Amino acid sequence: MGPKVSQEKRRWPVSAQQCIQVPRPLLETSLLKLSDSSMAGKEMKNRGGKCLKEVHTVNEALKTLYQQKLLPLEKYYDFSDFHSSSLEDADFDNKPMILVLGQCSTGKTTFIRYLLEQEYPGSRIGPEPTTDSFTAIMHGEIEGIIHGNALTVDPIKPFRKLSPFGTTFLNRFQCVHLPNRVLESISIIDTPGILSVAKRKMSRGYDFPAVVRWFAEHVDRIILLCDAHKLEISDEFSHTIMALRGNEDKLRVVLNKADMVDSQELMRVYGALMWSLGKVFCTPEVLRVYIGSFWSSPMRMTDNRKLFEQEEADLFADIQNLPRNSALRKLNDLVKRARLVRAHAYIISSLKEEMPFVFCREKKKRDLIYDLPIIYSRTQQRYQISPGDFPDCAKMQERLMSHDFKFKGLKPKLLAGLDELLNTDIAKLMPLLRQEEEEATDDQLLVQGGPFLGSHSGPFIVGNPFHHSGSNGESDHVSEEGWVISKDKPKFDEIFYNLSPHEGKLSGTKVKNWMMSTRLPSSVLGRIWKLADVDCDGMLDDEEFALAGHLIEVKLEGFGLPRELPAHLVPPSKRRRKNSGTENRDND
Ligand SMILES: [Ca+2]
Repeated sequence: MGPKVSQEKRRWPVSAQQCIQVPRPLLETSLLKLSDSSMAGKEMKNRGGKCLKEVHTVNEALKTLYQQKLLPLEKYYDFSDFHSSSLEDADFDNKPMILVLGQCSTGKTTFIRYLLEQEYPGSRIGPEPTTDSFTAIMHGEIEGIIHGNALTVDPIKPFRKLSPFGTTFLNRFQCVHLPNRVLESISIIDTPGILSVAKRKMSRGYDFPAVVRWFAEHVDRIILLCDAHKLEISDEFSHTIMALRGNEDKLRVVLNKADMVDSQELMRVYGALMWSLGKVFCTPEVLRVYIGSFWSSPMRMTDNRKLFEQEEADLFADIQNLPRNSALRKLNDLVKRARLVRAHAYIISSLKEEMPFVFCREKKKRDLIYDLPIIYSRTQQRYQISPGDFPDCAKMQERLMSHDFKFKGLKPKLLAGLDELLNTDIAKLMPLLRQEEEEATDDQLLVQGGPFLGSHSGPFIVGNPFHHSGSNGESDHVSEEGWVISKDKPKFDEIFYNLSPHEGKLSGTKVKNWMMSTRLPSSVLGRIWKLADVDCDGMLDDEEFALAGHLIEVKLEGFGLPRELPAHLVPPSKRRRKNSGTENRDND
């Protein structure tokens, strides 16, 4: 017997043929198509529109849509038994999250330290699998650690649905709170290092790829770090990237430590990486791979310095924009989920249709599981659903084996609501989404603080050597007591005078050449310059130069840079000048 849903309500804006060709991750494109079709499908208007008019943010709207149109279907067809658990308010309300994945010693923890410019409590760095836990790094006024079991009962955190992964996993899961400007707008998930070939026999005691998949579905960005120096495609690495399937749009691959190999070797490694990614993802060319050296240690080989710096700037811009794109990401994920729910509903109701009421149920169940691929293609044709919306067949067969097959039949009313969500409700949110973006401030749209501060300044603006003329010769030597840099000043003075200062000052260009010799990335040097040029005249005098030298040493020792120059680091002569700063300005 056929379903009772009328053709009208089932209509999907993308024809079946198009669907086969359109790659699934390109949801933004399909969203555009949705808004086109909403014009054509006016007869479907206004049934769910009422609730949407009462909401004021995209987030609230998504929550309402989920609860009213998706959740009932998920419950009705046991969606959580097969795919993922139902969503809660915290899943919609949380800050954008970044999942950082990588083999051991690919520089995961160092990368996070680079983003935060500080260590997080409990992080350890080393070649051995030191980071053996999943750690959610989140903002908090006071530093602290919450352990896994406690996290699964906290309704404010989006981790409650992790409890089915078991105690072994929960013992390896924690949340770290710390006051950090970057964390005010994003959260970061650090993960255990993916095991290398040699360690593959080590068992984790929980389903690592499944946990990775859960996180991949819930985060905004997945950063997969690979080591250019020793790229190794282990079994667990393959399984992990397999688990990311369906979330390719969130994935950014970073080929880290690229400064440790020469250009020729780098090309070889890049090729090998693309080849192995290509085996897993059908469209590896849409994946963005960043090549670079994402840590603030000096570069080993500087041949590709410029490339690395551009890549770093690109990646940071991508991360910085996460808050801006967060609403769109949630919307995309909801669309993705809704399409899976719809496919699931049709599969389950097809199975129900085939099942006999009383006799030979076990045999029929086995037959149906065996025939699942045929049921898939029949359902796709019958309901005009894209094959890309369907869950992985093998996995579905596995889950069906352990199910009692007490399914429910087709419920046209519920499915009509879902179609409405996909066809019109989402499209109606687009103006609100644009409006929200226009009204938001930079602080809300962009990640602030840490390496996201205006880093390219002074002589380190790419391709813009600093030219600043005009100086007021005198450099007043005042008492230097209480300046921590005093003891190192003679060392820096020697370099300073060797660089032949003009009227007691060094120009940006001269200092730049010297600073570049430290091989620190330009973004870091740019910030050091900004901090060191206390009087902002585009030049460094001997004290400012010593300060720059001191900051470089601090950075090379692996510490973060201060956001603003702390009082004790301000050169003594500038302390006075700061007090009478306005007078000086007028004289200039
Ligand atoms: Ca200066």
